Amino acid sequence: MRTSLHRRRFLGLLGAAAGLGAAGVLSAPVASAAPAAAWRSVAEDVRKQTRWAWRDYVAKAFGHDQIKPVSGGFEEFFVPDHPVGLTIVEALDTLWLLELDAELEQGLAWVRGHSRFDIDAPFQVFETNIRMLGGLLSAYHCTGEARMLELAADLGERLLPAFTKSPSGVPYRFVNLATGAVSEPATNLAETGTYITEFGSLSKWTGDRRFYDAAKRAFQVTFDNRSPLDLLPYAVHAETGEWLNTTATVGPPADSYYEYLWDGWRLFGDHDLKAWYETLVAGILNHQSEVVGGHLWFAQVDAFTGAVVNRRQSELGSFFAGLLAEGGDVVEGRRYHDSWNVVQDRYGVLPEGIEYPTLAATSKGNQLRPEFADSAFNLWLVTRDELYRQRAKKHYDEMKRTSKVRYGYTILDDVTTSPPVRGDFCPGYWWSEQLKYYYLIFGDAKRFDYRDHYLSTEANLLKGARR
Ligand code: DMJ
Repeated sequence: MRTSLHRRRFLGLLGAAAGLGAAGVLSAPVASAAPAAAWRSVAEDVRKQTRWAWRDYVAKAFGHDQIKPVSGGFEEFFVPDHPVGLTIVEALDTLWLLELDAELEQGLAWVRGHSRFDIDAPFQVFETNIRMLGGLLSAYHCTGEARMLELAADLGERLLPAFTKSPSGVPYRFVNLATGAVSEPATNLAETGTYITEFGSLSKWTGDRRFYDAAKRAFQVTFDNRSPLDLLPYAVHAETGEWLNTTATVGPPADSYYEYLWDGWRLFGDHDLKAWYETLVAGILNHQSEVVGGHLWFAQVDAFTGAVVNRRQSELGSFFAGLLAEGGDVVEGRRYHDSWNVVQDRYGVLPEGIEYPTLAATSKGNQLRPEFADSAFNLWLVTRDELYRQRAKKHYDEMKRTSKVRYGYTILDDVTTSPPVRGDFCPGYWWSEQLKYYYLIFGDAKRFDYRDHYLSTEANLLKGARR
């Protein structure tokens, strides 16, 4: 854990404002534990919901990227008319962990028979990596099926020009999977630095270092350009590596950049990544954190002056609570999750965006988001405090109450009305993220190593499968 002067000052401020003891330890009592059998029955319910939603996906949209669960239609995610079976690939390791083996075999059979990536169209490198490459790699890790790794290696090779064609090493946003043509050099931190765990696993499992090296170089370029406050603006130009703005945020489009610095250290023991994470998170704690009404939030600030740009917070930023705890900043992680829990208590389902001084919703929908459950899971793993299971249970109950429709689970267009206004779309990440977090936090999954594992930003299991 870091002990910089700035950080100690921060803890003092936080302790005074939030009723923490001198050691920075929460004084609130740990919530009492529900019997293990009660949690196991919730996990069993998660399994039932998954099987039910999968059957409808197979009946109505099998092979298409995403189901429209209200109408029973479907839509593609990357390129119109070019389905890549996104939902299937996202679901594979979830089905394996939940021991839904017949459904898993259906999914694997589709991938074996249909997956090919010589598609003459631009694909978004970031999304293809976290969803498709990560999905195939986790399927390989869980099942041991060599074909999954072959497909992953083919896809990784097709993504690589986004890095190798960039003069700076910061990847272009899009690459044509068939031709290797690159496009859209104006990019951002998340799309620059969310590769190391998928590319690194590919390097590890194929013996080809090029993937790991490409992912690390993109980190290096941006880290070396950090501001004197140890902050990073979120917009960057791939060809020059220069910043395109001055605003720092822990939310999108920066979020998983920080996550993957820590994760790269955790998965591969790379000390550079750990040092970079610690430097940047110290900068964030020193210059972006503030306590408003007793709650910890992270302002968007000018990376060079520290001046507050705005006090908006994206729901996606709630993942940061879990990351802080994983990285050793447990007190801050818990406080930040407490802040988001106030939002959950107010709205039931978190709105996409809020203004944190008032908690007013600035973006009223919810794209069936996993981040609050993600950080509850990570905080529970770190602290084993039942509080996080209870918060995850509320997240699960609210999702069932508001998003369950005829053929699965849907996004919400407005969470501030009663009942909420529903959309008609189930994102691929729902299959990889929420279902897995819920099952793992409520159950005692026998195929998951609770002590030594790694789940990616898309919750793809790249370490810790117990076969
Ligand atoms: C997922 O694709 C990943 O969690 C990503 O890191 C951020 N956004 C979505 C879920 O909201």
